[in-house]
Amino acid sequence: MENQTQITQLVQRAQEALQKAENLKELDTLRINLLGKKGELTGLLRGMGQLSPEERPAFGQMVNQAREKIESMMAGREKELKASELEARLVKEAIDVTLPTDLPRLGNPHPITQVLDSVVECFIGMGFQVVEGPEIELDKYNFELLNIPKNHPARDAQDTFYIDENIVLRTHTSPVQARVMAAQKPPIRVICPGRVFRADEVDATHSPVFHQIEGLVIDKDVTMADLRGTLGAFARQLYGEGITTRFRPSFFPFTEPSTEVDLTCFVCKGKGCRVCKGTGWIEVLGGGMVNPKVLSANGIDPKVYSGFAFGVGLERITLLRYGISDMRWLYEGDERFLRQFS
Ligand code: 2NL
Repeated sequence: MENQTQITQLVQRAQEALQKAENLKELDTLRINLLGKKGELTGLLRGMGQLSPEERPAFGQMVNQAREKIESMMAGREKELKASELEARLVKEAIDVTLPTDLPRLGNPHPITQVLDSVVECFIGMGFQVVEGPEIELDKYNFELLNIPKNHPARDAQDTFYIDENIVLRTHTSPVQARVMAAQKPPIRVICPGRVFRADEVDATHSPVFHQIEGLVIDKDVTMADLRGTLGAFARQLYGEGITTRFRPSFFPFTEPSTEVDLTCFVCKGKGCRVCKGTGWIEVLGGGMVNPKVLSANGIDPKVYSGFAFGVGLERITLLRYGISDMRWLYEGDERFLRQFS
């Protein structure tokens, strides 16, 4: 009877201990302590030697029943603990698939594109149309109609790549404007941005491929004062109040009179500094009144109409604006350089 009580108590304690076990590791420890080779149940079996031979079978049966009971309680508890551990992991390791991902790094327009956009925007604001044309151009449009006949010395400075005798890579965007004059009647107000080509060696300030914007205005009574006013507005809009223009006499075959146009140095505001080499001015544009010969050649009567034209190199004003020392950076495609203009 005493033996039976011992066994019943053991089963009872086992049940309580199993309920208290909080994880599988604790459950394993219990398994060893209760059912293991040196465990309590085995200990009871060992004590069987003290029983009389008649008592032994019944005792052995009771111990085995107790083992089965404990094993099944243990299996039940193990199932519970496994379930709750899985539940805890699922909560802890939950992934919210609806969270936004890291955004890919955005690129930015090329610095030349940014300068182009701001120049174009400025002239659109003054009522200009933007027109583009072919980069491979007829000699006629690139030279002849702009008063640069064959063997004219101006062809030297504008040597280019010849496809054949009559087809060239355009040396400026003026041919686009010649095409406009052929296609539409005055009043004409256009700017023509684009890629142009010259037979130049690459260095810090030259490239055989570069970009230009030219402007052309043709109407009745257009004068040099209109050119000054237009370029003055351009200077103020792009570089700020206080920036003015200075016109110096120059020569272009397609304009007469012709002028180099300087802008107040945007760094020192005219006081003189390294960027303007102490002069207070930076040469930025060329322009003039459209040569009457050019008007006539393009079918516009110079007795009725007059016009002005100008051209600006985009690379030059891009280098100036950002303080870039070498033009080649603009063409390298080096991300470390380009990223600085975002
Ligand atoms: C410069 C100077 C200039 C023009 C471009 C032009 C176009 C036509 C008629 C007359 Cl269709 N002129 N364009 C005129 C003067 C100067 O460019 O230094 N560009 C970078």
